[in-house]
This record gives sequence, C-alpha cells and structure tokens, in this order.
Amino acid sequence: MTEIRNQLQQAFIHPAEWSWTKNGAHQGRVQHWVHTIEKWEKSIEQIDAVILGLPLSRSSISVSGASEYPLAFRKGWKGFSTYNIDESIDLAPLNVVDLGDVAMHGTDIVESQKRIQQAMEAVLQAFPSAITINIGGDHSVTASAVRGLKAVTDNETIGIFQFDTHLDLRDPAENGPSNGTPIRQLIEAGVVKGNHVYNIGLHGYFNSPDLIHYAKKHSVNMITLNKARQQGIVQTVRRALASLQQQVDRIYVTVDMDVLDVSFAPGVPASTPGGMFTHELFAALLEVGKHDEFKHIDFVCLDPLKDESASPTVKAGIYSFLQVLSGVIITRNQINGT
Ligand SMILES: [Mn+2]
Repeated sequence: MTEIRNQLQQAFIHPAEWSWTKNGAHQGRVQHWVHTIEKWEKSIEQIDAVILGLPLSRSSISVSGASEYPLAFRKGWKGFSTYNIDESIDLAPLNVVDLGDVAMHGTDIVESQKRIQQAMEAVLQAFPSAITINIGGDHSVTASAVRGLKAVTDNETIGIFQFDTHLDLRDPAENGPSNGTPIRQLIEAGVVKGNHVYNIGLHGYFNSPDLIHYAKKHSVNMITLNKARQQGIVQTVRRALASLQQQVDRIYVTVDMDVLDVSFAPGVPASTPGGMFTHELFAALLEVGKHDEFKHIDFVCLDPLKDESASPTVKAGIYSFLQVLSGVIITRNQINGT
C-alpha cells in the first residue's frame, strides 16, 4: 500500500484537507463507512469504489465555487445512513475508499487539468477493478478525466452518458478548456465520437442553435427531459445505457448537477427552471448503478457557496452518490443470489 500511496502522491493526489475522525458514535453513518486511503490496510482487490476530489472551478464560465464541493461533500456525509430504506439494502458491505483531492495549481487552469488527467491515469492503474467516483469541480474536469481514461485504455472505445441541461459543446477556440466545452473537446480530440455521447435532461431555452447544429452534425444523442418523462425516466436510462453499451467498450457517466431544476439545486450556478426533479435524478442514478458494466462516474458543477442554508443541493449531491452505489449493490446481490 505504501507504494500505491506514493504513486498517487506523485500524480498530485493528496489526502483530503479535512476528514472524519472515526468513532463508535458514527456507526451506520456514511462518514463511518467510507475509508480513507491512508488507513486502508487490506488488499487493493477488496476495494469496490474509489472517490477522487477534483476541486477545480476557475474554468467555469459562470462564477463558481464548485472547487469547494469535495470538502462540503465529505462534511455532509454525517446526515446520511448507509441503509437505504426504499430498497431494503445496506451499503456497508461495499468498500469505498476516499483517495483525497488532486492538488490544483494556484492560477494555471491548463496545468490543473493536466494534473487531473494524470491523477485519473494513476487511479485507473492502481485500482483497475474499482468503480471510480470523481467529485468536481466544474464540468471541465470531465474532459481531463476522460482523457486519462483514454490514455490507460487506449484500445477501448469510450462512451459518455451525460445528465445535463446543456450540451457542453461550445467551441473551445472561443471558450477555452472551460465547463462549456468538455464534450466538444473530447469529440475534437478524437477521444469520444459524437454518436457515443448520450445526453439526458436537455430542456427549454439553454442551448443555442449553433450548438444543436454541431450536436446533429456529430450525431450526439439528445434525449430531452420531456421525452424522457413521457417514456419514463428509468426506462429511458435503461434503454439508452443498453444502446450505448452495444457500441462501446466502456461508459463514463457524467452528472452535471445543473440538470436539476433550479428550485431543487440553488447551489448550481447554471441550473434552470424546468429541470429534473431530485426524485427523478435519484431514480435515474439507481438505474445507472444497476447497469452491469457501470464503472466510472463524476458529479460536477455543484457550488456549496451558492447553496441555501439547509444545504439542499449538497444533500442532493450526496444522495445522488449513494443512489449509484445502491444500484451497484442491488445488482451484486442479484448476481450472488442474495
Ligand atoms: Mn455541463
């Protein structure tokens, strides 16, 4: 483990600046359950999922404190039990290990993004069988993380499964490596093909005609929220995942929390009216976690500094993370016949 910890450190992954002190009083709560890499002494193979914080938001088009989310995410665990009463399952048997955060450069966005890519490569090499859970940061981190994924799995075809109000296909020539351009960056770099991108959650008046034109030209699969609701959100996710899985070797799921309606997600700078309800996103993410090939996910663009005092958005973010893992354990229990 010492060697692994050194490798992570060389890839700019540092222990979280803040972590929970474990004691008996936390029994059964999320903060008691999530391990830290510093304390993990069992084998690598026993790790089911790793958490990596990507605290970058200087690259956000709207002013964003999403860099503060990894910290708020960890602090918010105390409000959650590992037991999911809706599904009658306990997440406790899953070994989830928090690797800490990628250390960002003070001012250089491109340098920070290179570090994210390098960190992702190191994580994939160190924990090849674990589910990777990236906690942003703004949506630019997805482009860096997927580049890292591509570098490690070069002969594999990667698909993107995106929950978002926006296409994120703005022109990098105009907007740089910002949170408005990650999907276009990946398409232009040949990392991902447009027809291997599925976006669920598009609605209303938030994507300009030139972006729709680009999406159509590159055959990006646009599934509007209205259409998903008509066909059932869970059904839509199931069908879209199955269809994408037939075309690619590996799926990277990216959850831009701005997919949520602004009334549910006041702590997301780009959230809008007419967006997804929290219960719809939670149901969708349970379905994502259930998918046999589910392996990689990120949660981005949540700015805890903009959240309201009762932290509705941070809580929705943590709930979303737990839903995915509930899906994972449901499928494992089915496979194991328990
Ligand atoms: Mn986005």
